[in-house]
Amino acid sequence: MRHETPLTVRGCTLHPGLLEPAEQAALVEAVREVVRAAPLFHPETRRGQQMSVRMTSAGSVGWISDRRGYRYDARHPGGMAWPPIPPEVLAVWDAVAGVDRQPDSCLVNFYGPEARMGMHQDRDEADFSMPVVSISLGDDALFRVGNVERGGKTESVWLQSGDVVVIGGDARLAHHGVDRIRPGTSTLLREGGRLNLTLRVAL
Ligand SMILES: O=C(O)CCC(=O)C(=O)O
Ligand SMILES: [Mn+2]
Repeated sequence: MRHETPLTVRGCTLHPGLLEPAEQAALVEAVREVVRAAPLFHPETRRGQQMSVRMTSAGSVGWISDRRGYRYDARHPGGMAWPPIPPEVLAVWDAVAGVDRQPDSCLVNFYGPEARMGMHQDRDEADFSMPVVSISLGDDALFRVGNVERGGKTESVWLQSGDVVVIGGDARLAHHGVDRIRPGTSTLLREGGRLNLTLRVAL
């Protein structure tokens, strides 16, 4: 890992280019194995709208959304347990999280060319003193961060493959989202698109 001076984006810590190309490729291989055990699915909202990202998880619990609402669940919608969080992924947490616990959940988001994620808070976890660590792989993404309260000023940054963001401290409950990705900006994923891994202490 290449530790350059981190940047602050409305209280979130951005580690630009933390992951070297070989480390990014190893993470992609590890994610491919997760996806083989627990295939990506299109989550639905409670109102029956399909989210544009596809998701899966690793860890003892995974985040799912369906007609019953959203929650952490011990099982994939297909009924199987989630695979363990790969050690390469845990190493990224250890490098930047700055806490003495390890995550019990790794959400895998896959963004195709049209996918986005609306502004939201990560607030389904039990302990907000634990940060969220977010790893970007593949195409660039326009990441927007606002405030703990809804509305108000926001700041946007283009996240590139290998960047890692820590959402913690006073920014732990800040609203954030992904406005769009820029297709074709990375060759890391053979078929293009963007993978985002978010590590959390959920329980
Ligand atoms: O894709 C990203 O960079 C952010 C993902 C996110 O906010 C989430 O999964 O809660
Ligand atoms: Mn989030």
